[in-house]
Amino acid sequence: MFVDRIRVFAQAGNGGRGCVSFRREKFVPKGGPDGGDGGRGGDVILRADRHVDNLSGLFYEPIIKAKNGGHGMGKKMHGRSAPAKIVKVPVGTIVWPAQRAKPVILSEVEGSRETHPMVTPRDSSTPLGMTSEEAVVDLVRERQEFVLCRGGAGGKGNVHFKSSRNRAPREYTDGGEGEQGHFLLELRTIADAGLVGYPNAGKSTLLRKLSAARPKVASYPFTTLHPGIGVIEFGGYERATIADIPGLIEGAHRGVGLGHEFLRHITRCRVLLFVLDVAGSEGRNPVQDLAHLRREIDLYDPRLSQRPWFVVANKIDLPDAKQNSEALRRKFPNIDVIAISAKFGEGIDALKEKLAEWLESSRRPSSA
Ligand SMILES: Nc1nc2c(ncn2[C@@H]2O[C@H](COP(=O)(O)OP(=O)(O)OP(=O)(O)O)[C@@H](O)[C@H]2O)c(=O)[nH]1
Ligand SMILES: [Mg+2]
Repeated sequence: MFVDRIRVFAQAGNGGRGCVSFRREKFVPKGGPDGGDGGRGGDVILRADRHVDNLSGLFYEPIIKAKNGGHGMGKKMHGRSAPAKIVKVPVGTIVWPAQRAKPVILSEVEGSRETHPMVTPRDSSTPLGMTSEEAVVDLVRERQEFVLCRGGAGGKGNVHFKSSRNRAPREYTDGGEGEQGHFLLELRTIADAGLVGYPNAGKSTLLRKLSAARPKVASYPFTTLHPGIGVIEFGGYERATIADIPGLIEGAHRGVGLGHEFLRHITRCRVLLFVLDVAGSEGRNPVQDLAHLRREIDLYDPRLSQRPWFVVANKIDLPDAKQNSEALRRKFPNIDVIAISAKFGEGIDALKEKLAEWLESSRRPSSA
């Protein structure tokens, strides 16, 4: 199961109550107050972990509760502080206050007011792929931790209330309440490059060739149902991550096919690779395909279409592919078109080189 958006309720533990007790011991009459303090309630902590790839762990347990602190006891014994409840989430998880979980009005662009519950709430003021001020936190680094709800402090026992005038105090305090709240957790995959293309264009085949990732490949559309990530090794310790998302089709902004739902996972990519079937296998025209894909990206968010991109012309092992890629080059003279055959490995090295070069130059501060 793949879950990339989920509402959760989190509740930290309450602090334990302070204790009212008096020292009772043989030969020690009126031993005085000795009620200990309550323990702290447990915190609810989110921890980014690269071994977790989606939020499905929270699907069956959307209520995250930490334990309460123990109550104080006699003989000045403190109650036990409760351990923190640590929830591992994938790197790239953004936490929103839950009000934002409402479905959004779709396609203002087209004037239609239909709503689609699958679509991510999106706010044009939010920098694309970045954390807006409204987000509670954006967990972008491995092992980054965030205290989502803080546990309540322990109460005070009656030893704290003794004074010269009150030598047998019966006062104590209750523990503090743990924080609680509803949140929306949303995963936006973090990768250097993202693959965009029609179903069956060969995106997953390409990811398999470039990395050790093993996404399913098959000759029917929508083989890939959720995003996957692969790591490309360039030699010399250089590496990059690349995200494969489900195929996009015309009308995705209206929820056709798997819709725009998964484009969220490439919003943080620094470069987009448009993978085209240049053989036009299914009676399609690659030039038109590219135009449609660019339009869908633009309808999703104009800022995503301004991201650097280049074209991967796939399936050049098939007839007509070479002349179609020439047509593409003529049509988009300013865009790099790299011809490959993902299935047979032709052109893969050139593509890797191009990608390494691009990522290297974009890392340099001058071009950042
Ligand atoms: N001849 C040839 N076939 C290819 C090439 N690359 C991929 N294919 C075939 O195209 C079909 C679709 O490949 P996938 O990698 O599953 O395509 P995808 O883009 O991931 O498709 P979705 O996950 O459905 O969006 C498979 O049958 C592949 O074997 C290629 O370079 N040449
Ligand atoms: Mg696929």
